[in-house]
Amino acid sequence: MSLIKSVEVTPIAFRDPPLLNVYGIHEAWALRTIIEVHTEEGVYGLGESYGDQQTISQLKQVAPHLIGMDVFHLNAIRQKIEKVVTLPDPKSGLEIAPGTLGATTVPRIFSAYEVACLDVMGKLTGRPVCDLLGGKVRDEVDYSAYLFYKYERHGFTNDSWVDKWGEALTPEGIVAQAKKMIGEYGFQSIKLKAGVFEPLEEIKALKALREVFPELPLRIDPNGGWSVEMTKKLLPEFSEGLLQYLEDPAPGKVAMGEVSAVTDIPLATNMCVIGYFDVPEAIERDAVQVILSDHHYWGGLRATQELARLCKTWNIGLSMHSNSHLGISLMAMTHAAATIENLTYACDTHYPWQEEEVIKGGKIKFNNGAVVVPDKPGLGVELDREALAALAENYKNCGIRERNDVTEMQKYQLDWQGTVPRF
Ligand code: GKR
Ligand code: MG
Repeated sequence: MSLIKSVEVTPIAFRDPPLLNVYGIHEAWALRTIIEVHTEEGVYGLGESYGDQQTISQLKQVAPHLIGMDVFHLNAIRQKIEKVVTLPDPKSGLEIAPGTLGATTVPRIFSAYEVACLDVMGKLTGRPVCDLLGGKVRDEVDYSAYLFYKYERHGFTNDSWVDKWGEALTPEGIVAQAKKMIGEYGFQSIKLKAGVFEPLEEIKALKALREVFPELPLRIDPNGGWSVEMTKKLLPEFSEGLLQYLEDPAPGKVAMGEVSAVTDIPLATNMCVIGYFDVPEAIERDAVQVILSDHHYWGGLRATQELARLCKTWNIGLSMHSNSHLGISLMAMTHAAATIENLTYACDTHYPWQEEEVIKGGKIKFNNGAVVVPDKPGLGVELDREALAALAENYKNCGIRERNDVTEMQKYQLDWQGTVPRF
């Protein structure tokens, strides 16, 4: 038994480059929340989740109800959360970050605490989190180079911070970004965030990547930015195995089903299947052939394993989704992915886009695009309290309380709407 003595929920903000997507552009600061679960014997566990107001208030709302509960009793903790958390409108939240949608409330809030409790359990038992999940089936987890069109710098901030990646607004710019990212991290797969420019222009970038990196699998993700008609028109461009999978070309399960009916290219999603409640219709329509898991909103690391079983049963591929995040999330993703045999695609990660960290030792290292599964007790990372204080200060001062790529883009382009499908 190990009883929860206190819980800390700390919103943080860290620098985020001006990355473009179909909805608009990233703001200068990305928001997250760091969760600490402290037990009576003086051990603490870490979780990391979204930093929108809804998530923060839900995490805080359930915190007092967890005091006195046993960290090993994850099922009871989930039941407690389900009972006490206020359920908002299922559609509230942000489509581009589906984990923030009201529909994912219970799994999202439970996930943050599950990870922290697993971290404690690992520290108490001297075992890495992956061992608590049944043990690893691989020693390292592959991630992909997640490329974005981007401006060189934010146009509407008060300070002079500039990220190290430079501008990428053309196929040449994307190839240069890929070379730099792959040079630094060694990634063995590439994902291009699309929906920004005319599709054929983005496909030019994809083809340019193919020429420079003939061996590396490619994916493209316009976040539902193309209509069904447009997607169908584009399909011949992806012939000769150009794509490993096509991610959320058109918005919603109906549209994805219509595309899927006319192509053999596997369609992937992190937008139209965001919880178990979406699975029956997706299967009925044969709308997706790959689901991007994400423990942050699928209900934690064990729920990710359950999703994997479900995918295997239905012969659906499994990959992993990411939003802007730091090292606690990266370690949680790595432990989960290490235990899932059928997670055969390299996972997404935004990690290279972030310079800051909240864990001791700074940024986690990648070898050939992979993160080694740590064998230290728990997640294998410790909180850097000075860094946490600095990022919490950023949160207080940055003035952003909800991610909003649409209004940020309206600063650059007054008539910007950010509606999908865009093309
Ligand atoms: O950060 O702009 C972004 C991404 O588009 C992100 O919000 C998505 O949720 O990475 C995600 C995706 O794969 O759709
Ligand atoms: Mg996606």
